[in-house]
Amino acid sequence: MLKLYHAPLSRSARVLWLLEEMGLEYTLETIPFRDLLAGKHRTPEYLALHPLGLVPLLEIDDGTRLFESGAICAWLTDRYPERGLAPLSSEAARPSWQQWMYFSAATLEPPAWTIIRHTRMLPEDKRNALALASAKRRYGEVLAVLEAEMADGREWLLGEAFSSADIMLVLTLQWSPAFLADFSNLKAWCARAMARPAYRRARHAG
Ligand SMILES: N[C@@H](CCC(=O)N[C@@H](CS)C(=O)NCC(=O)O)C(=O)O
Repeated sequence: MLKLYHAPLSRSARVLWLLEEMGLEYTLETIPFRDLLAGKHRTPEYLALHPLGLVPLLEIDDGTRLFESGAICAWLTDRYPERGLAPLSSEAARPSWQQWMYFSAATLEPPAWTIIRHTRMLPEDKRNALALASAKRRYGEVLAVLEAEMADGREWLLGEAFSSADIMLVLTLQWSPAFLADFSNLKAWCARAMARPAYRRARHAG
């Protein structure tokens, strides 16, 4: 049985949504968001499971542990190919799927996270206007790339098939929904994705 260490409103929501989309059996160890922010989960027991004390963490049936939300989502979709949440390695859409999975973690997330840190997370005296301005500029560029990608009216990022890449990107876009105001394709795509029953089940589960 898969076991997910999860906190609501955190990056582990990506894995939870994916587990629901895939219809896999799992157990959930939920850390309340307040406790995560306060660092209460950083017990010696948890640090022995995850050396940085972060969520998500997935324990796999054979005792293997995996962290990094993108890696967990990629592993799950490849481990259960029959669930259809990523193109098979033989399919034409596979390179795109891989591109967007990495794009999510390496290109979309850094400016999105910098914006959150310098507007909400850091104490006011630690916020840096220059870092914020530069992240906002970069985030705008990255959103424009995604907006153009979705401009042909496709339903999902890879076309007709919903994939784990949709989950990775859509949930990151939700960190600062106000930035989507001028990007109608992105807003419509996020709304479609979040109307999926699996998204609602995941919200309800944790
Ligand atoms: N790159 C990692 C980042 C994981 C991460 O930073 N998780 C945050 C929640 S979104 C966390 O566990 N923070 C708790 C802490 O820093 O103690 C991933 O995508 O899984």
